[in-house]
Amino acid sequence: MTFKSKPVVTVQQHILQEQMRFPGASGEFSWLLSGITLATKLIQARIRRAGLSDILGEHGDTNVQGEMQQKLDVYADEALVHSLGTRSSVGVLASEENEHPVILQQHISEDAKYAVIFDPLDGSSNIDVNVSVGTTFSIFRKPDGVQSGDASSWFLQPGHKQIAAGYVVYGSSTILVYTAGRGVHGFTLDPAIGAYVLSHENIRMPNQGSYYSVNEANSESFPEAYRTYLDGLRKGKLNKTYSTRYIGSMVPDFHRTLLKGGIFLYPPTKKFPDGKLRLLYEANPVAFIAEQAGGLATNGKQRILDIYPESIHQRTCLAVGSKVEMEELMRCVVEG
Ligand code: FBP
Repeated sequence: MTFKSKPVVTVQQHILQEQMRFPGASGEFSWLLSGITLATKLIQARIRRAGLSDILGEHGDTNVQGEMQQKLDVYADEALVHSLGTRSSVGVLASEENEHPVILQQHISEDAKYAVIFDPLDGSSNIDVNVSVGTTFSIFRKPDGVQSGDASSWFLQPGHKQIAAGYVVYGSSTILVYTAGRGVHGFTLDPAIGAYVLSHENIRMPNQGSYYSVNEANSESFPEAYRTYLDGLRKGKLNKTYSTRYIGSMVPDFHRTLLKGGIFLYPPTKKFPDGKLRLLYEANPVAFIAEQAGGLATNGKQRILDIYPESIHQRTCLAVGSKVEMEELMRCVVEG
């Protein structure tokens, strides 16, 4: 194998090459993203040794969602706030673990033009049992006319305003997937060199898959239309036999859907009539990636990326996946 046949391209190189397309690009953006790659390398190092160090179990506090924080939730949050806090182009941060956005005081200057919102560790219920979890991130530009101090308003923009988004899966390997609006690319962390190396260039979601992913334990409380839809999938309505896969961590469940096709959904339930997942740091990043890869994402009523958020931690119903399965879902829900 020579580097000619398989060049080693790191995520930083890839972003810089992408940026070269834009005259006057400053490199700030790749510097920002290097904050995310640094933090997720720190997080994955802790996860890989979780059973050997005192990092498993509850931290003792609850977060704004009323969920008991896991020690790794808090560590991951601190790693991202620390790493992004040193990037002067970042004005405001927001996280699943913090009720209010974090204003990076010393940076509310003119060159602070980006807002980053993230779920430091998605799939917390799977941490202690060594099942894949993930980190998500979504990046916005400071909206025009917004007062620097009004931190929330940096984030209260529809998902189609995201300038970049992505996630990291901590699974059999660690892979970072991102889009900056020009396709979707995947980088696998090479532990030998400690760098994210391009492994999946220009990912396209298959037009139809053979898996559906939903917590069927909740199906009794799904609206009729969703039950009809899932029944149709099981009965071969889309001229295909479907199997089901559900990890219970959105990021790896979505990652499988991105690579293999099919559909991942969290419909309205009795416990979560407006959906469980959070719009800004769970639904928006995967919706942006899905659409960039040829898929679709909806809350059952509208395109996820067209929803105008009212609050940082608002929840939404989510269905995301391949065109064939998504169009059938929208037919069922609209006709439902
Ligand atoms: P957090 O762990 O970050 O709160 O994420 C929520 C989540 O764990 C998603 O990753 C996952 O898709 C969903 O909740 C699982 O919910 P349920 O156990 O109700 O199926």
